[in-house]
Amino acid sequence: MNFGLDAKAEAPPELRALIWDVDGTLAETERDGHRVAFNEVFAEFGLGWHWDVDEYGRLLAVTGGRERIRAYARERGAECAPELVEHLHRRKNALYARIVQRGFIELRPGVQRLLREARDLGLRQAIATTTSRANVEVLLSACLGPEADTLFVTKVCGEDVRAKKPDPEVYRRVLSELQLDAASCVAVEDSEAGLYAASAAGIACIVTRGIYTDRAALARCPHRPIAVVESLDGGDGQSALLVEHLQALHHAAPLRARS
Ligand code: XBP
Ligand code: MG
Repeated sequence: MNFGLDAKAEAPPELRALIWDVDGTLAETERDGHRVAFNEVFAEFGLGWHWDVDEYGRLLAVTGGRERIRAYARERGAECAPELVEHLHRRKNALYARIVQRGFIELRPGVQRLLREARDLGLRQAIATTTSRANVEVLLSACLGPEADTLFVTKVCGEDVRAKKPDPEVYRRVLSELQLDAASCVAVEDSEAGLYAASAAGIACIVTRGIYTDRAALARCPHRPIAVVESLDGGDGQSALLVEHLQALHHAAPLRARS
């Protein structure tokens, strides 16, 4: 038996990339962005629907805006033809873009700092999101301006996959575009669906808890995050998350989380 070789095979790989979720992770886009835009469009179309803050939290269990409209209509026994869903969703995204461009949404604390630190230390960074490329671009341009182009090497969005989170497809696509193994990456997510998607792709995941993070759903998730933080800038007795912490967490991530 060659102990040396076995030890080498077991050695955790170096952290090479950081993969970011968008909604709820980069920014609290849901409550004051998407939700508000959905309600505006429901009013415009005279549907008599309104998603309050708590109701929207419940509805987030369905990932994808179109899918969420469809599920809600079904729940109410309402007719909602596919063309109407398309119209509502397209208009919602136009209204969302306006909200973001007017500066109502900011990056969450610590996001810009960690993005810059990771870039400056040579980590590659990517986006893995359920939302559309247009929504991602509008958010990045409003919150980061041209610097966004220096931060992300690839973005895989809702329209690029057949199955949205919790399906791991979006993460698998990111890995293939980065040409990296799952074991060389860490994902940053805010939801159970995101944690599941990253983990099912074999990627160790950090959860940054936000307004809509469902603690009970996280606890029920069959996959465990390598860390849960209140914010990337610390708080609640935690210190700010630095790349060196990510490297240590990644290094200590259980081998079974890596495939
Ligand atoms: C969150 C989602 C999205 C947004 C709305 O995506 O589930 O559906 O709520 O965006 P993530 P769309 O956390 O993966 O970024 O209306 O474009 O789907
Ligand atoms: Mg999210």
